[in-house]
Amino acid sequence: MAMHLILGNKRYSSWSLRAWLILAMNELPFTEERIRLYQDDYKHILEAKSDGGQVPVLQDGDITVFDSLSIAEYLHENYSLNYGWPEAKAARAHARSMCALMHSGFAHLRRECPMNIARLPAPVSLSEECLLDIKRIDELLSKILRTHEGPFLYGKASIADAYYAPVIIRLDRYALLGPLHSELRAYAARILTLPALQPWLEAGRRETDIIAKAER
Ligand SMILES: N[C@@H](CCC(=O)N[C@@H](CS)C(=O)NCC(=O)O)C(=O)O
Repeated sequence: MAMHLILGNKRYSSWSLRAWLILAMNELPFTEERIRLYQDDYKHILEAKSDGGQVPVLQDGDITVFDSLSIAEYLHENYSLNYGWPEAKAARAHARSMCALMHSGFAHLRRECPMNIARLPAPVSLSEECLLDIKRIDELLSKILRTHEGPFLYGKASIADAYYAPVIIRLDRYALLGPLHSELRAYAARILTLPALQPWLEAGRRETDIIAKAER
């Protein structure tokens, strides 16, 4: 039986995108169910489907995994992924650290630049704290790209690329890439044109539900 992924709106749900992209990049068969976030009784629907009460949720037979990072670990542990965690021990440890950093950090960027696939690229005013988040992302990702010589963060595509794809989309949609390191800009172009990502971007652009708090 194919796995089943419960997602939020493709236009806005960055955590859903991470789980979806790991599955898509690895060409694992799965069915999708989209929950219209912040509409009607979406919370009741989500609470019934997951102890976490949030998307994404992965159902694999009678196993339910919630939270994007747990889903990444579950997939890596249970499926032989072509694009899972990096193979080399040090790179794998670093990739896991970077994903944990994303998962628990960069709060200012996440708050001030919500992912919005349908947004036309344009700048907004940002706090000093948000600019520091962007600086750290620029420095870290550029250094990783230099160390592993691309084309993806740790050489070959991995879970870390799926994890940072929504960040790249934010940097693009808020017209923030221009002053960043050339390695990061080249990487951003690769991510934004990644074949596995295109169906998500197309679906996100087509969605018409508006979540006011995610629009800037
Ligand atoms: N840390 C969680 C975050 C999940 C999350 O914040 N999901 C959002 C959508 S992107 C959500 O479900 N929002 C609806 C809600 O919290 O009621 C993960 O990695 O999965």
